[in-house]
Amino acid sequence: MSSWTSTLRSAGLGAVIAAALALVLMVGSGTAQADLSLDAADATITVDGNSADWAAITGLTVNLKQFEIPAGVDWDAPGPLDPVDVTLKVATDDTNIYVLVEVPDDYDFDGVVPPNDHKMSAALAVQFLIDAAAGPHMGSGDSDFEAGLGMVDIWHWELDCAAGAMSGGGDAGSGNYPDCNMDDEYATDPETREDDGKTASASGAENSLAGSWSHTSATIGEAGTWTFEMSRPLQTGDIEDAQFVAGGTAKIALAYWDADEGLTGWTDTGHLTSADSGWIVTSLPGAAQDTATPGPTASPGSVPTTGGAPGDDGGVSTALMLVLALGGAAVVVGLGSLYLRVRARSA
Ligand SMILES: [Ca+2]
Ligand SMILES: [Ca+2]
Ligand SMILES: [Ca+2]
Ligand SMILES: [Ca+2]
Repeated sequence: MSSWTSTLRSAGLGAVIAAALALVLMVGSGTAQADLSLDAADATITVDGNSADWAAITGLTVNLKQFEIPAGVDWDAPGPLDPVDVTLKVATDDTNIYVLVEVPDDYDFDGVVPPNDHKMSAALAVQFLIDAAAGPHMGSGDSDFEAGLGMVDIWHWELDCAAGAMSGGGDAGSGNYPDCNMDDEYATDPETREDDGKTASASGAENSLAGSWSHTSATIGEAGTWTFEMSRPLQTGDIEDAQFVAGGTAKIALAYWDADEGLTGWTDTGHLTSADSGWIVTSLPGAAQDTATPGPTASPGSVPTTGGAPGDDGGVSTALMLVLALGGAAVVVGLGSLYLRVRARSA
């Protein structure tokens, strides 16, 4: 007798029905975990590495941790790092989106590159969803990092310049190594990360992404807080960038590289990331717009209603819930009859 049928026998019909109902609820609510959410502020920020102009803006505490490399993915194991709770704040005005990330960690800055090594300094990335299906692991989902589900936009910042210096913001064209190594990139999975402007369809990529950083300590290894302050135009026109509109949504993920990961600094796979928590769904200020990019932003468990006719928004979800309810009843009846058959046979 299988363990499943013996479980049925010992559990009784009530438990079987309860399990079936739980299954129905699981189907109804989806299996994805809840995303994080944040309201962006309406503000104009000066990108100078000084967070004083964010003081009145509410942030979100985001836990960053090393991910578990999925089975079958042949990547080098990183040096272990403890998780860290960082603060994310987002603001927009009529022209730009602004992002602030504050990381409580000791000061590690190797100096200006070249000749120094940015893997011995902290590094940061902010990622935005472009394609609606893209997963938070650089376009991939939780279970298979080698299978891209869509494109994400990545601001990738290795600290090649001193605190307070303006990184990026200058050279257009390629997203690769503009001022101070603040790269405008995109990815479809962790192994397919590219600089904006490399594809034939991306003519004249807009890469004016800019940032400035600071730390509360100037002594190597001393505890304190990093401030990473960034901005970019809401609209860049690049297919390799997320495009933002007032009243729309930005789906964000964060990554932080700690130079304390190993004797030679951080490694590619050792970063602390928010990806295991899903996307950080960030509501941008302004009137709600149906044309908000990127893509539909239905939360887990909700049912997109965009397929219905005008004025018929409830139709799809109602129909689907009816199917789920009928399916659930069938499961209950099916499991109940299975229980009775098992019981009759073993009596
Ligand atoms: Ca500032
Ligand atoms: Ca550290
Ligand atoms: Ca990009
Ligand atoms: Ca770009």
